Amino acid sequence: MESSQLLKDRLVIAPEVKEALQQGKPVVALESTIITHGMSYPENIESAQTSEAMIRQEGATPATIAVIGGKIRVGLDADELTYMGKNSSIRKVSRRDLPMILAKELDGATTVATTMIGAGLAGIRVFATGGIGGVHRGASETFDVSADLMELAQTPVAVVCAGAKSILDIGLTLEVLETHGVPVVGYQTQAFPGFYVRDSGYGVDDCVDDVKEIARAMQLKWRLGLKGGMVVANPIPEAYEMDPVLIGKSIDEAVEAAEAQGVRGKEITPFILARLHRATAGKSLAANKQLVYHNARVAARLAAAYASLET
Ligand code: PSU
Ligand code: MN
Repeated sequence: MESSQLLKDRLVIAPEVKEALQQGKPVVALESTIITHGMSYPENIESAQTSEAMIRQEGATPATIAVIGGKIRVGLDADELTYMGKNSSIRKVSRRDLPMILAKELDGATTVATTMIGAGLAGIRVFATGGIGGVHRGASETFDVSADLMELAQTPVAVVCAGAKSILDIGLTLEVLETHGVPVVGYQTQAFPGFYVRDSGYGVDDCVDDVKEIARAMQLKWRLGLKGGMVVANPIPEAYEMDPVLIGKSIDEAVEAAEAQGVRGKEITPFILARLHRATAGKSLAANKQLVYHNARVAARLAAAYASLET
């Protein structure tokens, strides 16, 4: 089969998303691992729907990405979203998993890496999520470095996030991003956000107050032929920020429990998030939702600014 036909066959772009892209209107990609592994049912669906609604409120079109039946779906309808939300057994699919999942015609929840791949193939340049993957604590022993970082090095999508996952080594994550030439831009902040808290203790490369300036940098980067994406770091709104000491302690405990119970690799994040939600009596879940909504809104504004530069 010709490669463009094969791509057509395996990449299904929802009609609404396709139309928006053809007309040069703003589109924002959303990931599906946050639905299957980041939150539990029914909150996961409610949160996914609210993220989409936030993007629409800002005048952009949401495109949640997932693999269903061996096809990369860009833009899910209500039934597909519910299907993802109700099936916690759906596999988390990063770059290395994608070929076999497609070949076996299975379902898969897309991580930041694979959502970027889907967005890139569809021509979507802005993606909103919670936190990116990165370098895990103790990575010098385990080599556990998320494929998200290498994807940011090669796929042209700007990822709006509240920093990296809270359980990571943030300093090392920023070093790897630097090595791979990925710009880390703080949106209205000098501090690299720490997911549940506004400041991780590390800085960003540049602080930008207006999404137009970020859009300009994206355009210049790609017009120069520079590969890869950008990290747009957007801190959790102050009203929802958690107490750094309390959440820090809960995270340390959860990481230790994961180690003690021998939880490894891609199971670590779901294990720790579920534990944190319990340990904080749901506060971490509430914060998680609010930071995702805020990222969705900022991403929609950024997509609009980028669309107006490109048309
Ligand atoms: N951040 C969170 N929760 C998550 C993730 C990130 O707070 O569940 C997911 C994202 O989909 C991210 C993935 O791309 O974890 C990274 O997983 P890994 O470290 O296994 O590459
Ligand atoms: Mn990993």
